[in-house]
Amino acid sequence: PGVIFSGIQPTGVPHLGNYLGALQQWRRMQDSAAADTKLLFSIVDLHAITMPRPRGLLRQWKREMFAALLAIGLDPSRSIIFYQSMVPAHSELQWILSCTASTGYLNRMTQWKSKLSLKDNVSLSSNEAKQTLKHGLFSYPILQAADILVHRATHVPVGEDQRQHLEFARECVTNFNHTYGTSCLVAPETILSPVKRVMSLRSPLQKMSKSDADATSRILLTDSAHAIKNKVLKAVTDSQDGISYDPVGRPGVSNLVELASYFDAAGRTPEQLVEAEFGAGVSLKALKNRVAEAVDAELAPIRERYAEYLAKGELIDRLVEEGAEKARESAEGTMRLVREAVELGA
Ligand code: AQP
Repeated sequence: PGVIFSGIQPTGVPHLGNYLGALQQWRRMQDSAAADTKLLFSIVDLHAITMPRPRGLLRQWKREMFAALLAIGLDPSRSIIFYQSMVPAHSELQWILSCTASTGYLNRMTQWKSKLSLKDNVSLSSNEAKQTLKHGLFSYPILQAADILVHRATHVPVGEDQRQHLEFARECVTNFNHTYGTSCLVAPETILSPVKRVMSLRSPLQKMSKSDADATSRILLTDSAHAIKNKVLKAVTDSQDGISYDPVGRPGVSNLVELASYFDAAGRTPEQLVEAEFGAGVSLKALKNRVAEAVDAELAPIRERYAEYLAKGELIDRLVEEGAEKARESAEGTMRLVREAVELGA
């Protein structure tokens, strides 16, 4: 029996990139998993505090994320949905793992550099890093490893940008098991989403992101048909005529073609779609209209369910408690073995 684990930061309402790159796959895995597969999906609030954010919003963002996960089709009677901070074993295991994790390895990770807008070749000892890097952001991958390992997950569905962190989690397993002469931690397999990266509608060389200052760069799961249309019609493209698929030379247009392909009922690749439907004479505006309609058709039922769930405050309160209880039980089984191996506790 397998264990599937994944997480998302409560840093705002999820966007189309989160949906296509992660959430849609979570739902599909839930719906197709064997009956004895355990599924856990965490709203990782401890990760969300690694970056500065406006105060007073975290609780609201967590509830919104919970409602969004229900709205996209996660079923709390099948999947354990929980707030990370309500399961203290995640932090406990993080500390234990940090005692055998390599700083050199963390130094090579790219996420802390991109979050601080530093170049990929910047190192921990640079002046820029010394001035801006907080320890929590630097050790983010250790907490992520703990999230996964504390439930002895066998499969972790994530977007391409998280591949490095999964390799690091496997390294944590090797270090821990070797140091303590145990096999109690399990190396997880990465399940890469078939959707690579959905790019920002304003700067198509960057991924669509919750924390981009420009709200028109992303489509939220809660956007109205009107808002979706506006954002897609204003998406940055280029000055060439016609439509072609060339992610390097024409990133903006190619991002739209990819979106059209993700929602294509016939499942055609971007290349096939351009060949079959976007030949000479088809305008960029026609492509944009098609994308806006397809996105709205997918998101309309989700945003309706989202509003319904968000209005049911008591239901969410109850599901939050139940999810945390189940996740604590799941984590505790592993922690007993870990404490025993490390000689912690009584
Ligand atoms: N643009 C994207 N395209 C495809 N997949 C994406 N993911 C994020 N952005 C894209 C996937 O969403 C999952 C959850 O991500 P996260 O909330 O943990 O944080 P993130 O990857 O840092 O996403 P954001 O939206 O950019 O949030 P902020 O701005 O808060 O950092 C992951 O599986 C990720 O691959």
